[in-house]
Amino acid sequence: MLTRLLLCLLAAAAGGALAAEPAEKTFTLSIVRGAVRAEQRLLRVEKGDAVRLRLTSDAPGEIHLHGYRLEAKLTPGKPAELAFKAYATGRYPFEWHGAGDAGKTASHHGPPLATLEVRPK
Ligand SMILES: [Cu+2]
Repeated sequence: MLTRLLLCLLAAAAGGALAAEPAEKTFTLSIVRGAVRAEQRLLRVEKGDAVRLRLTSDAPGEIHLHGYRLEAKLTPGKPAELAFKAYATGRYPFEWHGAGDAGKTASHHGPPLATLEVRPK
């Protein structure tokens, strides 16, 4: 009887701890000819979330998440992942720099590939 009560209390405590864990949000960015589909262009998370990005590209190049200073090199047929904590609120642009795309590498003209929006909790 007492054991059962203890187990109940332990389960409740564990549940509380799980609820306090940061949420993990996973997104996919499938880059085709330097762009992603409309529904992949806005990534909305909350401050403190663990963000995981699955990245693919049909051409070699680099993706940058400006503001967070994250980047990943992509090769066709080789999915890559970026995982990070959304520690700062705001809107941050993802830029795609295709290999051999010198003009775009030198500057950041044009609309971003996608936008990360981190809202306060
Ligand atoms: Cu860049």
